[in-house]
Amino acid sequence: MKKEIAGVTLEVVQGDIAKQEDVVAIVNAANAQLKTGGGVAGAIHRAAGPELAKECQPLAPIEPGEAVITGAHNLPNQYVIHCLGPVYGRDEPAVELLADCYRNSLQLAEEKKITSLAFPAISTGTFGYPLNEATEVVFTVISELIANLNQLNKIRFVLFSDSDFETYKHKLSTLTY
Ligand code: AR6
Repeated sequence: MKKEIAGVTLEVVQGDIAKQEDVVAIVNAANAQLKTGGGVAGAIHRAAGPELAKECQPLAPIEPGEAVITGAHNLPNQYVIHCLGPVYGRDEPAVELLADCYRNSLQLAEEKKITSLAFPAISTGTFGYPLNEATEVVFTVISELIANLNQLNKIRFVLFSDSDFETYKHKLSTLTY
């Protein structure tokens, strides 16, 4: 589903973050070392090929909430923005650190004049952040910043499971701005 707010199209889709051909950049739910891993990081590194890990190496380690940008190598995009989300129950304040992932990604995208960006649900897999709570954080940040985005005209949220997809769709449909 889609919704346009302040000239920016917000989209919620179900699928694989590594197969978003029509966006300029994708966001990785990375680990601190910016290496391949499970979930999103595994899918992105597998599709990008080993040159991505090589480009990442000098940028690591990163802190929770931080974001860095690289090329996308064999992925169908131009850039990958790598974010380290908080581990739920360990990295505090969790809400702020998760919000920082989204804020810092949007800022990097603006700096690079990126017009379209796809996010996974950062921290909600291995890192254990409850999807409902994470969804609140995501849409709060988007509401705060959307009017200040000058380059981005499309932000897509890519959800893997049926229930995560339904949660995001519901949140977007009820988003008031
Ligand atoms: N496309 C879109 N979403 C996906 C995909 C995919 N290909 N695969 C999983 N998801 P996670 P985190 C969903 O674990 O919690 C890694 O091993 C998944 O269902 O990828 O930030 C890294 O190396 C979940 O809802 O990221 C780190 O060590 C969401 O994406 C650590 O896990 C995020 O799950 C990062 O953990």
